[in-house]
Amino acid sequence: MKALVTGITGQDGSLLAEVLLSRGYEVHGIVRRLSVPNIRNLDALRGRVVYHEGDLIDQSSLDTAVREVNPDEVYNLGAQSFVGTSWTQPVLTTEVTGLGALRILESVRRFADKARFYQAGSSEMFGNEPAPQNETSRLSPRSPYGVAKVMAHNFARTYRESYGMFISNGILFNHESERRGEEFVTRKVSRWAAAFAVGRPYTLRLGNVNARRDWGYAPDYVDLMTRTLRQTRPDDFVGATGVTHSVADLLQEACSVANIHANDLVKWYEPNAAELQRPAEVHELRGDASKAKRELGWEPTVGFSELVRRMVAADVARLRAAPPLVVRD
Ligand code: NDP
Ligand code: GDR
Repeated sequence: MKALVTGITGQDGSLLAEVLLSRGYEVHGIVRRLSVPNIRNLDALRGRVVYHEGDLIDQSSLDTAVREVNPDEVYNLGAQSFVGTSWTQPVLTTEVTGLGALRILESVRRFADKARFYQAGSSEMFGNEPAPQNETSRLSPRSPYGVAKVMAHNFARTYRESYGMFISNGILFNHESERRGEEFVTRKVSRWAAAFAVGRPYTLRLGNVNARRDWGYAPDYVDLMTRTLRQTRPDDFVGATGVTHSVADLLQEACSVANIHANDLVKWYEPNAAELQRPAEVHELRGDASKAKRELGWEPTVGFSELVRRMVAADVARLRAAPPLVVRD
């Protein structure tokens, strides 16, 4: 079996590459040309993944990759995935996250229409629809990123219905890991807690600490992606733990892992920083993954406390091994 993965250098893409290789797949990834190469997440797989230079903004590079590989499965994980940036770069976000999905769908329709296609959709598409959100909840996005993901989701569904292609949408709630990008709130907090634990404290500034998210462990969600494409017919599935926590809960959990006390917080923590507030916030996400449980036998295996513990532990290990960290708000 041959798989083609966009977004292979990211958190989910690199985890997916590992899983597919372990199952005997030939794994191909589309990677952007960058001035400073960014394949750190794939270091351990050196020589085992075939890279194709390409960009979700560039149709011809996608066409070439799809024709060269002639994949059995395509996972479209590439995106401008940071919600905050989608307000400062809305057009780029729409180009990559929204139209990018259409471009790769078009390449697959024209050159590999028997391939099974996975589109990585997001709980951000629900906006402030009441929790718990599931496959039947209204899509009501509140960020340019959410709008772009709805566009991608709808194109995927439309291509499935128009051309009879095997295209499935995931609707994934927040999932994190030791590889999470550093600007996402879980990793921002885990790095800060780890720095404290190794005796190199700095001030943590956060935005809206009342926002609530359904945080799971990324390897579980990658497992869900592969189960979704193994079905006999294409369909859309929510992936979520069903449990929600606030950003303040996240901070508290990380403090307990790293032994940070209330009097330390007074000195080293600043909540509700004005410039970290989003122009429009999604207040509470809590997913209902009963369809995935029922039809795919999928269950998340790692809960919130264990997730935070793993992320802080990984950052402690990195800091002990590494030069000084660069802090970004
Ligand atoms: P990451 O931000 O870690 O990875 C994004 C990937 O997209 C990177 O490989 C990045 O490449 C690539 N990419 C960015 N721009 C382009 C472009 N113009 N052309 C081609 N590739 C590009 O995201 P995650 O791994 O966390 O998420 C994977 C997918 O799942 C994304 O689509 C995300 O929106 C979606 N998702 C994620 C959730 C989560 O909680 N993690 C939840 C719901 C959906 P580079 O390394 O070059 O920047
Ligand atoms: P999210 O993740 O926007 O849900 O998107 P993020 O970790 O960025 O934010 C989660 C919540 O925390 C609040 N918050 C902060 N967020 C960041 N990044 N930095 C802060 O300092 C901070 N303070 C408070 C945010 O306002 C928000 O409410 C992630 C991405 O992976 C998307 O690609 C994916 O689709 C969704 O999850 C589901």
